[in-house]
Amino acid sequence: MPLETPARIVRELTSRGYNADREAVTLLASASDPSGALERAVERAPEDALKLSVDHVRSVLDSSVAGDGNPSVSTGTAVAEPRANGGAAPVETKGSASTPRSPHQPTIDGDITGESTGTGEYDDFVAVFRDRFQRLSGKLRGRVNARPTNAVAEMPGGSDAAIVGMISDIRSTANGHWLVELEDTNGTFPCLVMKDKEFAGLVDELLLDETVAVEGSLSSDAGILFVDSLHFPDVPRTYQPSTADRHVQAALISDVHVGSQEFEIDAWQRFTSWLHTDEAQHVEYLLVAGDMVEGVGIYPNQDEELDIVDIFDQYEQFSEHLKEVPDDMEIVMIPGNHDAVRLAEPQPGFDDELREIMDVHDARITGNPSTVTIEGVSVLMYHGVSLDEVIAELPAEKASYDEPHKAMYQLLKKRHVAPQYGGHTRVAPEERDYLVIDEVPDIFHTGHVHKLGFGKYHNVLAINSGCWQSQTDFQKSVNIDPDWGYAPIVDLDTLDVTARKFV
Ligand code: D5M
Ligand code: FE
Ligand code: ZN
Repeated sequence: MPLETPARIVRELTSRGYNADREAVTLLASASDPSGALERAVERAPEDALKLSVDHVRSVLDSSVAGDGNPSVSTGTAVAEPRANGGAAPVETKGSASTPRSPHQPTIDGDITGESTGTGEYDDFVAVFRDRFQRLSGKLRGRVNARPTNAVAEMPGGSDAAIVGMISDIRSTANGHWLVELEDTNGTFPCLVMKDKEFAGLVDELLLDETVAVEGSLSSDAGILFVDSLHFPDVPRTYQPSTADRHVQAALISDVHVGSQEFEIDAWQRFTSWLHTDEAQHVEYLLVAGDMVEGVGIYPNQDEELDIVDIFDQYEQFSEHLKEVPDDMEIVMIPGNHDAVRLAEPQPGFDDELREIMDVHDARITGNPSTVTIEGVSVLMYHGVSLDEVIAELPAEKASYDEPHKAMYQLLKKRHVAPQYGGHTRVAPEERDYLVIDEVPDIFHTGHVHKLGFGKYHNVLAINSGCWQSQTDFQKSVNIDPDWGYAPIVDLDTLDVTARKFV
């Protein structure tokens, strides 16, 4: 059976106005004459059917094989277990449109969609930084005996002191030491990290605006703090992630870039076809971490590489490709920097017009970032624009395009998805800082850098999904070699990952 067949069958059925559940498609694909079987199944479908059920397809196939002694249906697929969320459901009728969602539907937290209050005024920036500082400093205060910067300035010279603050400046001194200025709501205070301290290597991990705690002793004039220890909000080393209590899997992808000349449609369709196979029967969730389409006017000269020039047409085409995914999978999507929403983060999850276009298989659309809980496992989904920044600022062994998950570890350690303000990552001021990682997620899912990488940080599974777009001219010019055509599949009961290749 050619691997493309299930996707072709789904496309054919959708073009005729039908949905089909996964087993029905598998059954059709494994028939000796799939297109004939599809014709017969459609012909004999109940008049008001919106969806071809497995029972219907089986009855069509059974009636056609009777007599020729050449069973066209593999028993393996015919006895496939009904999927938890209704794979073998009876034929749906129009009246069933209001059927409640499956018990396995994801829950979503931290979605900015419809909640944006920011006006872009100065006061909003003050508010969002205050909120960020309050929440992140709260994670550090229990660990050090910190005082406000203005109180530290009043302490006698030579005293031991601790400060929790946001980094407002980092400079190296003439002697190779580091001067780190910390800011809290009361002012700023200079802190000196001597180059021979065992933790001095951590200084090259620091980003402006991130929140840290330091302990040390004051100089004799109490004008500077000599740092003895440095603390990050971090994830506890002993963090115990939650796992699913049954064997169920999720496919974590991003950066589809439909509309680009480099969108790798064949790889994508090998992936969507595979989702219809028995091997993928436990893959019940599909998470898409942004850049669904290539967009327009994102980068200079991008239009020279567009296959579809109209943004709405790009989303229409993306939806067609989403229809190839089994309709009983739960889908959750967030936008990325190529998508048609505001660029500044947090990004809301699309307007009504685009939502309508992308309304395929009941897909859930939420903001960037959002925390999605599936089968009890929380997944922090974030597109990942700040990864460019982390990779640019940190030494290669701590963050690089070849090991994008290590850059993700830094975000977990800083408990913020976009710690540095004013660089690549645009931040929209809101009353609350939606970019703070308040609760430790079980899985952290990003994309954007078009490199596949995964690993565990203090037991949290970090996955940067690759992409479905081969190298663009720009990427060639800066030596970005994308990992396209891979789908990391996560076992939600063990948090093990298998990277499946569809190239
Ligand atoms: O980003 C894909 C990756 O390529 C990400 O690491 C940014 C980088 N990239 C791609 N095009 C550009 C331009 N023109 N300038 C800077 N960085 C770029 P994506 O969001 O998919 O384009
Ligand atoms: Fe992308
Ligand atoms: Zn991107």
